Amino acid sequence: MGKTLLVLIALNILATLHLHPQAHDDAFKTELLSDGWIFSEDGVDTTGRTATVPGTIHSDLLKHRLIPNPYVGLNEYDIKWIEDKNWVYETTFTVDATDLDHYSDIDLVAEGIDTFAEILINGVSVGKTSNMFIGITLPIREYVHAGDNRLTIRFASPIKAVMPDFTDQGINYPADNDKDERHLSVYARKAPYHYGWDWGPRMVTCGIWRPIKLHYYNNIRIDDTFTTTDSCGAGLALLTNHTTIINNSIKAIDATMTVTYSHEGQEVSHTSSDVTLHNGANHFKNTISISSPQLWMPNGWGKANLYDVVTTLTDHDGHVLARDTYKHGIRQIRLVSYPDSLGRCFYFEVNGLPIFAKGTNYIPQDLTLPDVTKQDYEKMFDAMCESNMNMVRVWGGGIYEDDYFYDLADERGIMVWQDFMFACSTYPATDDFLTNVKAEADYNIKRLRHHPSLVLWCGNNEIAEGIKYWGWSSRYDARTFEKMRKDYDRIFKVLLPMCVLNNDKDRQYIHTSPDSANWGRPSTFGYGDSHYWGLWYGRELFEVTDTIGLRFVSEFGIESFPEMKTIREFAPDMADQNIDSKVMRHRQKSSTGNETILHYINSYYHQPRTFEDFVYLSQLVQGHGISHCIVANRRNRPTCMGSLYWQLNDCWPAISWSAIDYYGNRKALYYHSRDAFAPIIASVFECEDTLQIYTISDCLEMYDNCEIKLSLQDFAGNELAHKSIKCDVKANSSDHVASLPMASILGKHDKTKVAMKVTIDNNGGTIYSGWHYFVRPADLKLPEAKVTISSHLDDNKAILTLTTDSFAKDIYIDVPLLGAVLSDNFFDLQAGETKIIEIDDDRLSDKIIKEIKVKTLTDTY
Ligand code: BMA
Repeated sequence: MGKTLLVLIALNILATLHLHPQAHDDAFKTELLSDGWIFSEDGVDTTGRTATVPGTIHSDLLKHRLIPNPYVGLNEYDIKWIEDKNWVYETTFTVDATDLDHYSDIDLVAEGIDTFAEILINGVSVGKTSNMFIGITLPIREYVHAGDNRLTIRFASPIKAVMPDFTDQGINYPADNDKDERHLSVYARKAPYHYGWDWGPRMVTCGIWRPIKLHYYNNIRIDDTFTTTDSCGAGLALLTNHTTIINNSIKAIDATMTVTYSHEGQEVSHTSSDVTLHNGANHFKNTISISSPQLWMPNGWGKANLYDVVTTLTDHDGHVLARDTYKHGIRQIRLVSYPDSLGRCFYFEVNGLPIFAKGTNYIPQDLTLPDVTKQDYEKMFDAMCESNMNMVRVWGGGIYEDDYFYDLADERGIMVWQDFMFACSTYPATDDFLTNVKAEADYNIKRLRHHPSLVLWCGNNEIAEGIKYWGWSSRYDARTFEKMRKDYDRIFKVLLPMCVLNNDKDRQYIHTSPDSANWGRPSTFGYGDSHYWGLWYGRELFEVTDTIGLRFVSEFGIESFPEMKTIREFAPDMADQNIDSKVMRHRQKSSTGNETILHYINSYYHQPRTFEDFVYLSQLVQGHGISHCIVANRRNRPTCMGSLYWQLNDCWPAISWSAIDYYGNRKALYYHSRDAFAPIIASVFECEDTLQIYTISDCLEMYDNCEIKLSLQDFAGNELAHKSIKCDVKANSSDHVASLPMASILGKHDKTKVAMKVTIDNNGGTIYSGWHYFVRPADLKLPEAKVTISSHLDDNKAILTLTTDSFAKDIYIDVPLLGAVLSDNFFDLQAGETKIIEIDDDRLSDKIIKEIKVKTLTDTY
């Protein structure tokens, strides 16, 4: 791990601990335990090897070249043995004699231990863990002495640890993504995707996956603080500040608690009160009023205003005893879902206004979670914001994300739909399991509830759907199935909603996603959110979404291959670079993957000639198809009020549903969905012999006196016909503005030889521009375009200028640099048009620029 990363982690820890970096040294201090770690196989290997903490056993074994890189070739198969072993991690830390005199308390704070571990200080057991999602705080002062102390963490194999539960309970739960015959994942509170998924490998790892540190203090620490918005109007917001302070001393301690709220450096509220802190947890509530509140708005609706909240405890001499800082956003958000004439609506209301949710589903960015850096998170949020999103769903088969993820969501105005970590299987509701889940839920709700971006808690991914529709009632005997159903209710309808109510009563909870709508049953489509897998699993064509009347599409997607440069990373051997090679089939984790991709390519495009063509076409059909559905969902508002495609990212170099691959390469889906999510778009919907023209806007202001221009052009760039429609683009709505006979613009022209440019002009500027085609890409009679590209390097920025001699469809710029981000790609260019592309990357060189290649659709047949 690099130095910068350590520094970043250290800063992150300060942020997580809510400690002010300039805090009074005497009152408390924190030391990160990231140095001097060694690991070994427990009881077998006595040669400790250097370890990285935070880290995982897989990354440490890889660093010592004891395993091959699991992300290359078929190596995944060679690392499975790791899950069956027990491992031990150890380090030495020094406690200063003066610190021991000075501080009454020393806590060992581990933010994440994956998963089954015993923690020992100087050989004495001080705690055990059995849930990777819970951070623990262990008081250890009595176990340490001045000088060197030994910290040992002994990890039990996650497989062996749950075997007794599996054997005793005797149920092999449905978890079919768990790539072992025995589905042990459901018995462990560990990221489900570690056991395999249909876009990821199996790497059942263990380790100290989040920072671990020592916290020195005197009796008192601020355990928790958050703010709720009780009411907010233009003139005044009433908030409640909640603070919990722990006093470890049996003596009551008098202190002064000061809470300040500031916006952009200006203090707007200051409350100070004398408090008596009794032994144990002390809860305080303060009403805060803020005049002229600056509201937190989602991306696209204005600024995501945040207030800095500082809580300080001082003694009567003014010495700081503890301090905590976090950010609060003043906003009111609710999920609106009630029975209506179409079934049950499902939409979010932000500060009193309905919002169309535009976004995606997020999975963890790696199997080795500690390798995900702050920059990696920033890149994801850059991508979400740049592609006009306002919502992300943290999907239930991964992890409760890093604090930094939610900090970025707060700052960038991305609303977070948060699943609890349960997916695609029922789970056993034994008393021990429920106790463990309760602790996990309480911990994570408390950790995350202060984030304004968090808008919804959801019990799980697709479990209610599985119970109803995935054949589990015939797979299990009646008693077992009944137990599964009851256990479902105990976890998702009783325990989790109770945890949300107790800890975060202003935020809504739904027990599952989807609840009622099922893609195979049209009579359910009008009910709540839906995972519309009629696309992909049902092999339906994208046009089906034009009319089916979904309410909020929380998942839909189709797969594509990553670019060749990514494929070469995991399949360097040319012989493996074909759809049927062992390596490529192993990389395809979806049961019907490659045939389904081919089905979609064949439905819209020509048969690919080469593997490279297949890769390119897989991206085009994914990008055009999903963006078609996004536009349809938006056009269908207010019936439909959300469109979250499956999935934003990858956890390894994969063939998957992602828009951005593991190395950060943005696929066609990224660019096309960005355009489909643009704040203002026009949609031309063909209905029999007519063109139905819509304007769709997510803006809060109306754009009046606009002109929609339809320009029919041949592939040499000649305008053959045009039409103009005057309209106002209404705010926050989809508006049908015109119905035209198709012949009124198409005349007698051959549909296969034309394209229609659609623009919206306002006040002399163009606020939307796109192409409409009257036939599938396979039926277009495109000329062979000669695209000319000239490029130069300006500092770290490459500027590419593209022109073409005739219409060029789906221009793909292939930059031989993993993760290079282009300002646009996979676009169409008309003869006579010029397109400028920028690539901002300090790895660029003249050599790389010279190697840039361009491909268009006609190159594939
Ligand atoms: C969805 C998700 C995942 C899965 C994806 C593709 O429904 O919830 O479980 O990876 O489908 O099959």
